Amino acid sequence: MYILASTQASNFVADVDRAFLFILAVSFFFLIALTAVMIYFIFKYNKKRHPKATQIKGSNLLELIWTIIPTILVLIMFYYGWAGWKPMKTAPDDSFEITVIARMWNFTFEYENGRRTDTLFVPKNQPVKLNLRSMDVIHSLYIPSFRVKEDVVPGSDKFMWFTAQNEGIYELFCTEYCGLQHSYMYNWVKVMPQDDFNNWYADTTQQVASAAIESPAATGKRIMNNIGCFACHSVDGSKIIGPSFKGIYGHEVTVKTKGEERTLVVDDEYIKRSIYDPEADIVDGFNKGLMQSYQGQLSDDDIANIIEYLKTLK
Ligand code: HEC
Ligand SMILES: [Cu+2]
Repeated sequence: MYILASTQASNFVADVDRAFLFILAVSFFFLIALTAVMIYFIFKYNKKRHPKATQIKGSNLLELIWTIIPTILVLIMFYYGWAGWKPMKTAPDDSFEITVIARMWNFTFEYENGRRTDTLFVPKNQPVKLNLRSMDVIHSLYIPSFRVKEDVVPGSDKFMWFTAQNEGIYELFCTEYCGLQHSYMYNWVKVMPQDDFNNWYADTTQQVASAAIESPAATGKRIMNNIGCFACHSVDGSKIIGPSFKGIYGHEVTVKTKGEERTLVVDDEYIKRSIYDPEADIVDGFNKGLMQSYQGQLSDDDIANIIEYLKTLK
């Protein structure tokens, strides 16, 4: 029965696969049986063998059989589906909680101690609850190996939970078409033994340490990589969704502010405003409404680092 579930990556694999395989088996059975009967009838009742059509009267027995059997089959499908789905709707109280922030076009995972990553790190054999937040449009978080998937809807508090049962790295992606770079919303879940996970989690010095070793510009670049700025902005002069960052700092830019065109020089303040309030100045030749505000996601320090990085892009 469990061909697909040979590796039970999460606690939901067995139940979901049972429902899936049952439906698949029933579908195959009827596909083959009906095709066989159809072919048989083509031979048996063709014009040569059976020149005169016969009139068939109703049969109560047949009516009963083809009502009762499908009803039972459908009820079994419903039961398996329900039994697999119901437990997904209540996360255990001792779940480890992580906030997922989805935006065009990346996922960010935020831990209670402030760690923020683009790969989802989770401990093995511990229920994990993901609180799903969207900053813009509807996304959907899907981890196929865990058999979990849930829409991420702006303004709505959805969640998903699972217990990862095997160490390893699994795919994770957005499965609700959410715009041009939808396919960029692709990343990994890393399942670690509890001890390794605790070490990783407790190691908040890692960020601080690397930030101290790294130059501010390198930190800025890493932040922008993690949070997905480069999905829309290139550094080589090519135009993607937004303007390229090449040579941006200190150069003149023409923007529309409240509908009025004006020219200004790109400085710290302009960059900060572009990140916190992208609608304030719309760069000439680009559309508004694509870049969302990073207010609350990027601190002033983060932005200072980003500015240092942008300065290096001559
Ligand atoms: C979804 C695509 C998208 C993402 C992601 C995005 N931006 Fe933008 N950005 C745009 C667009 C489109 C514009 C031009 C329209 C405007 O000015 O709002 C823009 C404009 C800007 C500008 C002004 C550029 C100029 O030439 O004057 C800056 C600075 C900027 N973005 C920084 C960032 C940073 C930093 C990030 C990551 C934290 C980011 N953007 C993420 C789409 C995006
Ligand atoms: Cu998406």
